[in-house]
Amino acid sequence: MFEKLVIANRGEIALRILRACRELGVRTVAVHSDADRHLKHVRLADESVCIGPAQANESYLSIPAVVSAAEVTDAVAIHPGYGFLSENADFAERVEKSGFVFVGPRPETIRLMGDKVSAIAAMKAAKVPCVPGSDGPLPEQADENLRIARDVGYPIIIKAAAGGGGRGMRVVHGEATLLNAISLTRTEAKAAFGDDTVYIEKYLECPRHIEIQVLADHDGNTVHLGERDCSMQRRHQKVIEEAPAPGITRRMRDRLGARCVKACKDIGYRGAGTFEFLFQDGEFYFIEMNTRLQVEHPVTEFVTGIDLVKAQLLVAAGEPLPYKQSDIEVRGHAIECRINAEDPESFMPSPGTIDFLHQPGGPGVRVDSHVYSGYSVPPYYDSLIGKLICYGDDRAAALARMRTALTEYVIDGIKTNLPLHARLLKDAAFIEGGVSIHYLENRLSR
Ligand code: MV4
Repeated sequence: MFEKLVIANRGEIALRILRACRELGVRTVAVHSDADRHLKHVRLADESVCIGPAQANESYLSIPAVVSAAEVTDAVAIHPGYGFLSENADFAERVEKSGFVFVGPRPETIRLMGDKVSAIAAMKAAKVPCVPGSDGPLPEQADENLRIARDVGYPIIIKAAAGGGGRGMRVVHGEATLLNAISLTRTEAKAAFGDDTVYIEKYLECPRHIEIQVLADHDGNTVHLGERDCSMQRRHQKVIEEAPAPGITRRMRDRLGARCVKACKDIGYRGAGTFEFLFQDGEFYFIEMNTRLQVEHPVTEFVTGIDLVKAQLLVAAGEPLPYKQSDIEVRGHAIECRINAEDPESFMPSPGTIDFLHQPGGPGVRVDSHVYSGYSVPPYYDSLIGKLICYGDDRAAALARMRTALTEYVIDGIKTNLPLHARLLKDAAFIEGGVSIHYLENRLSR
């Protein structure tokens, strides 16, 4: 196992990585911005290095700053967490060229999946079900594009190849607006990503968002850890996630999971990864692959009993996966509520000092959070201050535990979305299970 590892992130995930390192006997280096001197994991790490000012561009997003921190501390590996540099292929490449281990897939894999057109082509070749569409970048010619869209059938969605996670997309309902929409999306994509490549998919009007977790080692041993349902979202920010997804049978899971495992083998995937699907009318459609650890990984950990961060570190260190597919079982049900420092009505960020904190507990209750009484939530980063994850033998038991845990949770001094979660946990459609990606926004506008 690694002697020493740099945690190239902040907040709850930096603490989560630190805890996994401790269990494996890996020494830790916390890198932090000027605004993050008082983070809990900075205090707990074996060493810490300030890598720049509060603005993420000059600290957590600075490749030279992070790599230098690994150099001066004589670290062996770098864990990028999620967000920031976690899916930056140039970063992964620089890390490896500087002689460190990047905890994640090979840079080429990150690049392949970062370009959504090449990602979809790779998945289609591996027989992963994809959304009907242009099967590649749109050409320049107007008549060609009109024909492609007509063949796919309206409504269609135009997406930027360099986009993802909801950035650079436009829905088109008919021929009259197609060409203008293509040129607008191209212009926006060029400005945002420096790449104006766009493609078309059939627009699915009311899907659920279901994703499959995979794990692969250096020898190609690959397993899937079942699915998560992440449909409860607002403006592409997930609010509640759960595993397994309501109504998804073991047969559906095993079938789709096996397709994902085969795709991983085909592309030589290693590390933890997530296949994102839309699910509508009983069918799954691949949209994107995430080549990092995800915020919502704890629900999968609860139902499979596997520590995903420890597994990431093991396979990055060249160890074989200690389990095969037949060892993996999805048992019980887990739900995660993302706790944000924000106004529960307006969703405006609410940074400031937490002057009183009481976290819930009890059997099947997990709190992944870096905050403490007296901690000041800085205004510079995203507003996630913790995750409350509850497990139960079945979904009803997990929901009941979550309701209890939410009533115990006290965070004073700042606004949080705890009241929103309390309302959603009593919502009839959510309790029923299987709401679409549009449910929360529609409910909030009522
Ligand atoms: C779609 C779609 C409907 N049809 N693609 C948004 C984020 C990015 N990952 C892909 N997204 C979507 N792609 C087709 N062909 C609807 C969305 C979408 C969405 C997807 C997942 C979770 C939340 C979403 C919210 C709005 C739109």
